[in-house]
Amino acid sequence: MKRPVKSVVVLTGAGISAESGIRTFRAADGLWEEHAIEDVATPEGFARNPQLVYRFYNERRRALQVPQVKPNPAHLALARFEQRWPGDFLLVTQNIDNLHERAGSRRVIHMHGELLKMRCINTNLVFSTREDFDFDTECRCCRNVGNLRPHVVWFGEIPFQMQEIYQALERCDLFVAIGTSGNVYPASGFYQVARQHHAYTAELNLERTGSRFDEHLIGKASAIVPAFLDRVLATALAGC
Ligand code: BV8
Repeated sequence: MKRPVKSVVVLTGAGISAESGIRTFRAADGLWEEHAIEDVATPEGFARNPQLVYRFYNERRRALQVPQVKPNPAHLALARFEQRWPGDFLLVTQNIDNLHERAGSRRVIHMHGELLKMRCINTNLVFSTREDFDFDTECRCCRNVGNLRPHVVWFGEIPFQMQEIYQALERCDLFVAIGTSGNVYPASGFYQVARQHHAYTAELNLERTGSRFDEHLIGKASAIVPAFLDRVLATALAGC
């Protein structure tokens, strides 16, 4: 670590939820293997074939809610760290699942939205949902059909709460990326913003990605995240 750590930003990607049974994107059996990104995760794909996109998200929403899908030790370690950390802490996730919240994390920014929410394209009002929905589902605001879309950020759309994220990145002393391939911008550039502001950066991932962090820890998130966070906390409490 370059200096005493007071402010921490953690970015998570699909890899942190893999051991909970949620499919990642670029693995051999990944989500993008069955669908082209442009068909299921762009506004143009939604306009072209809304039923395919509704079905893609309805299937993932159902898969998220089966009993065997639950937070794993990496999610739980992050929630515990947030409770015990004496300084500033922000968890930014690219994931649209709710496993961080179910693990007990309280301050979570879902920069790419949430699977268990839908949005009216007419009023921009957001509603929680655990059910399937599609073109024929009436929105609760306009009482019309055809207005509802998944409350997720598609390619070509602007991620949520970017100003708050960049402010936290510019202030942090430690930036940690967990379970992300670093393929999607702007999340893939966060570690560089942190480095430019002299933060120490660490990548915890199953494999080394092309990004240049100060530290690379290779392993499964549930195995390496708890010990890493314990080390960060012990170092800070020892006043190093
Ligand atoms: C934007 C929600 C402007 C939907 C998602 C050309 C070049 C560069 C960039 C672009 C370009 N053309 C266009 C762009 C921009 C584009 C982009 O990056 N495209 C890519 C394809 C090149 N980005 C956008 O359009 C973004 N918007 O740029 O707006 C802007 C910018 C800044 C400020 C204002 C405006 C919007 C992108 C959002 C897209 N929506 N998700 C949905 O989920 O369906 S992206 C989706 O894919 C995820 O959210 C996530 O972000 C991404 C997948 O990445 P990962 O999470 O990393 O998952 P992946 O499978 O790739 O990797 C998993 C990793 O975990 C692996 O490394 C693996 O080894 C590891 N792992 C696996 N198991 C474990 C593990 N690690 C630990 N333990 C394990 N057990």
